[in-house]
Amino acid sequence: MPDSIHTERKSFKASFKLGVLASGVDFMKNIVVILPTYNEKENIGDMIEVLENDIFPRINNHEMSILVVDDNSPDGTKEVVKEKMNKYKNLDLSVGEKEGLGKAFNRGIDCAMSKMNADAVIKMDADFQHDPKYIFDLVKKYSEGYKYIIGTRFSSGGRFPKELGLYRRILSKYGGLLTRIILFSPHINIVTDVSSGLKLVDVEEVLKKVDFHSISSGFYYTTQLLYQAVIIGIKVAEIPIEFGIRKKGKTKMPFSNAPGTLKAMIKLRLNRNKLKKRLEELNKET
Ligand SMILES: Nc1nc2c(ncn2[C@@H]2O[C@H](COP(=O)(O)OP(=O)(O)OP(=O)(O)O)[C@@H](O)[C@H]2O)c(=O)[nH]1
Ligand SMILES: [Mg+2]
Repeated sequence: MPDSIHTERKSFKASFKLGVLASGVDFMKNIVVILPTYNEKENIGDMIEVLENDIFPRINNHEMSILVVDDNSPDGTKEVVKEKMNKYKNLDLSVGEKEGLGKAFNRGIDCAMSKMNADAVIKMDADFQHDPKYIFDLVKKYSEGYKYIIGTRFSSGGRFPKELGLYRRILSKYGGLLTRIILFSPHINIVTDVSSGLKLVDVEEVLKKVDFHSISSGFYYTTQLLYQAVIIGIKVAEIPIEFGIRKKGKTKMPFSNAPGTLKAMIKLRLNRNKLKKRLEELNKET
């Protein structure tokens, strides 16, 4: 995008924000797109370009930025990001040790809240399995007032690709159904996709009120965060997404330990009252 257009857009946003503040209703938000990466050198540069040039310019009522959360990928992912940071001022990078996807997301939330003044975070994969166009739908729902929005692969309009194989499909769909029964019954339809990696979460109403540091390192961190949000009374919204296949590079998904995950879900449900009490205490203190 030419610099002049970029400046114009910025000044429009600044005056929009001032106007909104003057009217006493602040609905222009800082939304940080968190992209966790491990060996995504082949995807991350393209993803940043698509977000900056095709997606963000079409969102005029919010301030959009990107945070790449890299775990010191040996393939040099962070070098690609650093180079892009010279070009885009709304792009940031957090580098840390590899402790799993859940911990990387935690680090991203911490950084987005403390350093980037985020009002909301969007968690998205960096490998194009989540089409960046869904950011429009997430942001639209956010503007409608929802505080936790999930990209669902399993409701009408959603899709789980055949290419990922039957085992993974069964695991996601029916493992997800079992999780919903364990965690949310009898209200299992409050959410249709508990393990989706695409979501928007509000900082003030959700992240500051849950104990996200306690969620574990693995891929089911997303279910744990959702469970805490539901416990504090957050109404979850969903947008249908067609989940794709990764554009380039290799999967980092660990071999699934289905019995272990099932056990963890049952433990979560059995400790519901304890967790509820802890979250109530937490919110009394703040
Ligand atoms: N920082 C960080 N990012 C990770 C880690 N594990 C996975 N990721 C990133 O999280 C996203 C999801 O991981 P994927 O490997 O794509 O997992 P998946 O989508 O279930 O598997 P595929 O369908 O094979 O792509 C990608 O952007 C990864 O680079 C990790 O330990 N640390
Ligand atoms: Mg992927």
